[in-house]
Amino acid sequence: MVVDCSSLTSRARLVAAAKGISHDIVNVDLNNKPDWFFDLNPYGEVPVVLHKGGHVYESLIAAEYLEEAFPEPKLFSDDRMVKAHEKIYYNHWTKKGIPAFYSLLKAGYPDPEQTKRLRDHIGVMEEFLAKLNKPYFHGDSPGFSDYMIWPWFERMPMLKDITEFDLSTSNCPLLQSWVDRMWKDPVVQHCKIDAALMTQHYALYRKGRPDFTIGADGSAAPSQPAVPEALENLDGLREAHTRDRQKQG
Ligand SMILES: N[C@@H](CCC(=O)N[C@@H](CS)C(=O)NCC(=O)O)C(=O)O
Repeated sequence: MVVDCSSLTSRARLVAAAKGISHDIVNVDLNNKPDWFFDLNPYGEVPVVLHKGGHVYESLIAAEYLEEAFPEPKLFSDDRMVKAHEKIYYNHWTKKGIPAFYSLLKAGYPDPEQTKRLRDHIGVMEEFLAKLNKPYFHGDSPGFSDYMIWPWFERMPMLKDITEFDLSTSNCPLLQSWVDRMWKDPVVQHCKIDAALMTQHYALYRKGRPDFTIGADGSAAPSQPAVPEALENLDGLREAHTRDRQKQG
């Protein structure tokens, strides 16, 4: 099971789809986090993967868990050096690219400083692809690193709607070709979120909190039906020592 929110494509969902893992999705309204959610992740963040009576949070750790627990098809290369480089690529995007992405989004207009910051980190991703000389960060086909980086590139049209940031004018032809190829990937197609709903979701980002319930009726990602009942009904998943937290208020 993947605990997630309806309006975003998560790394965990992409890996689960790539491996054909049969799973349920429970969407959480992150503006009104249920008590049980903190039993699963003390940070109160999605995604969380539930498997074999345990749960794993932090998107990279959860995705790595799925890669190891469901070895086929392998998304990482067997070659240790290739694998290490894939980690370098998505580590850079995670440490530098994602914060730059959200800083610009938070500005909510074409802020020159934040635009340059994001462009610089996109430039680093472009250089990675240039040195690699392969169509994907994984190599000749999409793999683990591609799915770790993709969710923010799926969000680029939304970023353009809100801040006018245009990837196609960012002088990154290799990355632009990667994006075009990724859009054709069946896994990406399966997980994709309706672009207009995503913009609707993030339009409130600057003012405080995005609307995390958008698309919870299945309209955002119709190919990935979410579990309708609240996880609160699944009491067995709660940790015994926190089971009374709600009652105590
Ligand atoms: N480092 C975390 C970050 C996850 C994260 O920020 N998730 C957002 C989804 S938009 C979230 O759950 N936000 C809830 C909140 O900030 O209250 C990860 O990689 O899993």
